[in-house]
Amino acid sequence: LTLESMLREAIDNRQIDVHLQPKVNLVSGEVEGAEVLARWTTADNERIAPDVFIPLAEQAGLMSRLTHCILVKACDAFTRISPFVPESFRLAVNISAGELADENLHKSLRRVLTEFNLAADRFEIELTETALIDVDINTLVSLKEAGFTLALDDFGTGYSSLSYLNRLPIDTLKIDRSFIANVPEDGSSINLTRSIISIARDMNCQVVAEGVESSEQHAFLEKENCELAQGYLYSKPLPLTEFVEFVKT
Ligand code: G
Ligand code: G
Ligand code: MN
Ligand code: NA
Repeated sequence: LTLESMLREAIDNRQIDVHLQPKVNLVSGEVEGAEVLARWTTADNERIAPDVFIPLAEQAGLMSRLTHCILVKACDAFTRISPFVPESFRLAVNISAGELADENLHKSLRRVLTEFNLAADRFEIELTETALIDVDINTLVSLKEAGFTLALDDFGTGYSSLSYLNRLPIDTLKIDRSFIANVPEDGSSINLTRSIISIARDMNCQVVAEGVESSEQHAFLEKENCELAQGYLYSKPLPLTEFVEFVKT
């Protein structure tokens, strides 16, 4: 059995799981959101990393089915956690480049939300700069009009110009963890992180720091008025039941 055929079967049987990683408000300490991260454990108990199975799904033409499966799991997760999270809580889903242009994505989003009776404004869509390189702005506008918020993932690692990004209807910038990794020891990482926070302000975007692992990084980001943070310091991505425990306590 090839990995591709195993993946196909796992998608059909809804055996792709989602873990949730909390996004913490640096002022209130509240969990204001979470990122949905796909997880796959094969029948013989082998964990395959998303860095492996997401590109494989893309290559094999399975991406729209995989995303549909992840959306179903994400909506189910939202329904289960909603009693324990604040009104403003949003669940963020990663959408890759190929999919954004695919009309199936929009159908899939509508279908799943209707099925679960959930509003689009409880969801954020995380896009990488690569996904936005040749994007039709109307695609983003229609997602916004549907009620989704849009986040730019791994900000600072791509090649897009700020003037281009500024024309896109982006709500949130996520500071890539490569910048956060060397804060607060490295002067240039400090300056870059500050610059990104200031760019986010100028673009009227909320800002999320990724990959926060230490209390020193946390203190620095709080001092710089970064709004939200995500990383192992608060929690790794958690299975649903553990996430509920995390937000309850
Ligand atoms: O979850 P980390 O734990 O290992 O994720 C590795 C990479 O896989 C990240 O770049 C992440 O954005 C991507 N990834 C994880 N889950 C999903 C998903 O549901 N859809 C897409 N498109 N990418 C995902
Ligand atoms: O590319 P994207 O930002 O979507 O990927 C999120 C990835 O980052 C996931 O693989 C997730 O497991 C990982 N991650 C989350 N928090 C941390 C952290 O604090 N440190 C590191 N090194 N990785 C993290
Ligand atoms: Mn992401
Ligand atoms: Na990222």
